[in-house]
Amino acid sequence: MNKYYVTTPIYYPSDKLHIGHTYCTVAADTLARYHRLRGEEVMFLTGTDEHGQKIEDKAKEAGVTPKEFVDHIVEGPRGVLDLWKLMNVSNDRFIRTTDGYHVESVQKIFKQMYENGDIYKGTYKGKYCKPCESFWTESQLADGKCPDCGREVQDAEEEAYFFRLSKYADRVRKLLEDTDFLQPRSRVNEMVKNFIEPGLEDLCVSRTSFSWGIPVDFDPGHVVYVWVDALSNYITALGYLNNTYHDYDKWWPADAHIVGKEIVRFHSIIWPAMLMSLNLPLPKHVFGHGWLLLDGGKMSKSKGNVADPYILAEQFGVDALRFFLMRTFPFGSDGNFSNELLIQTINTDLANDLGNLVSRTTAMVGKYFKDTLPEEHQYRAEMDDDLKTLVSELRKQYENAMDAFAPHTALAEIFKVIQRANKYIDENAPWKLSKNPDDAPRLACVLYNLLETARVCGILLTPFMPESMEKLLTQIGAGDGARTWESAAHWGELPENVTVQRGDILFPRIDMDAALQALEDAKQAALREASGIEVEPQLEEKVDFDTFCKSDFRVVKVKSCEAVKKSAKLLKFILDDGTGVDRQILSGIHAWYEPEDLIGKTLIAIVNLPPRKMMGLESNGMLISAIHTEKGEEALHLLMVDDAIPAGAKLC
Ligand code: ME8
Repeated sequence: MNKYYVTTPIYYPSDKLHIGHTYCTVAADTLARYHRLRGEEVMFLTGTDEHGQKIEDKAKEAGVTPKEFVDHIVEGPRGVLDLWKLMNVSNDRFIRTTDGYHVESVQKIFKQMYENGDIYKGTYKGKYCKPCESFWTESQLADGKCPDCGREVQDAEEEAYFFRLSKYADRVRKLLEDTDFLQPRSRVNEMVKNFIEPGLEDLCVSRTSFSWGIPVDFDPGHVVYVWVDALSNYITALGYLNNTYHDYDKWWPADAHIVGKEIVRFHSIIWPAMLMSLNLPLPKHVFGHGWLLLDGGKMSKSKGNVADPYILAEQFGVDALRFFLMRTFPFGSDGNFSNELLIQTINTDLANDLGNLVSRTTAMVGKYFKDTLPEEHQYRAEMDDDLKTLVSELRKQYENAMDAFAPHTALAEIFKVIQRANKYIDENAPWKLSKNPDDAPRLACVLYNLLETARVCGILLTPFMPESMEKLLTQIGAGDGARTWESAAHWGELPENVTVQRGDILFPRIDMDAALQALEDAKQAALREASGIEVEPQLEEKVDFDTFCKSDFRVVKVKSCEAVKKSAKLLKFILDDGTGVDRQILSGIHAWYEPEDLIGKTLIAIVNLPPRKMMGLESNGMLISAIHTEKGEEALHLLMVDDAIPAGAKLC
């Protein structure tokens, strides 16, 4: 049986994952599912890359240990594991670089490279990009900044271990230029021009300035450079130099590492060189995909423009989101993400083209044949051959595209066929055929051809939309034998007298305006939740207008303010309310304001409440504040208005 080992990058759990990360994992998942569909045995690995200074710093900021910090993002609610479960990601293994077996293996890997002379001790002088955790030489900087992310770099100098990357320059260059190891081909030119031609320098592979990493066991104080730690995951997760797993020999070398373009350098230069040093076989392919951009720029938490895959999946459905990601953006290129594009794609491809094909066809089988087609069909070569040929050739084209890491092309081929099938409905006008009982065999043939088309497309779409395609195949009456990879290459696998099972609409049409508004509301709710802010729910009970108008709200100016003796909460205000007579109001807000800070402020008070006594003092009215809770604590803000508004002005 053929085997296929595919990986995603392991994610930095420094922030929540966004739609860009989801893109990469869904692509790898689709590949894994495609190979399983073909009957191959698959190992699909993903995980998290949990060491490094950035995580140490973030944990400190949050007041927790680095392990507590990463545990929360990986295992906590709406964390990495939850997201992959929600997205129906079918990984066979999940590695965390803080797992004991990985730590043990990395220490052994480092030692092996030290003992074979490929790692040596020296002094590191250069530039370091903290967010990317990357070292750069002067010549590699772009306008003095990190060539990957464009941010400022820092001077760095410390005793460190170095990996003899330079020694492997020629072999790596040959690997890149003479084989199809790195794809798409355009990335080869980038790597050779930007990194190999300027001369590969030895790589600094240990740090002493922070401690959140895997210790170099023979030299305490040094921790292993995060990229050596992270890249090793692809073999430690199989049991290389540890006893937790035992299938290194079975799976290595990997068939494909799917990675984003900014980390192609690590996967296509450093990783092969490390493997050469360890004398291990090289992975067969590295594919560097493009970025999903938002408003033309990279998604980042700091820019506040992160698209939340949870919100999108909850609103539009997991399969629709998975499909959109693979259908819209050519896999090797950058693409602009937008909610509008997502909704349009769902409406055009899924609701209109695919959804309609299935619902119209099954509805017609229901209406004209009570769900079961008759055995007798009337084939008409000239009308049917075009569709039949397209469908029969589809699997081959799909396979070529999938094998060339072009899922978007595979989908384009499928949708050409779906569109052709919808045209075939109009050409054959089943509603006209249904009028004449003599046309029943022809009508049966037309509907059968449509069901067959939906069947083949449904099978080939399964890696992209596993749950919905299972429903589709059930609705069109495909038994187990008519759902296989094998059967997708053959026309006529459904029985002539197939019975459909009409069901729910697979992909409901989305109302653009309502969906955009709902997304905005969900985003605001998520922001409030993340910030720990809660506000009281609005009152259901209505107040009639006349009653409301009886409340007299006025602008007031604070003439004096002092704390009430023996009260922890109360402040006593003397206010100018525009009448020429001072007004005294007591307010329990000392927890939030010091009296001297409020003198001279312009506030809002309701002035026609009956007088009330507190701590022996009379209060004539109430100052208006806004309240909410933040991280469980009540917060209060006095309503302050423009000082230009005169005392006594009435609110209406
Ligand atoms: O790089 N569009 O982790 P990471 C497309 N820990 N892909 C994107 C993206 C976007 N907007 N944003 C991020 C790391 N990605 C390392 C990997 S592997 C040994 C170590 C992709 O969490 C990005 O390109 O920063 C990368 O492939 C993946 O998400 C993980 O990024």
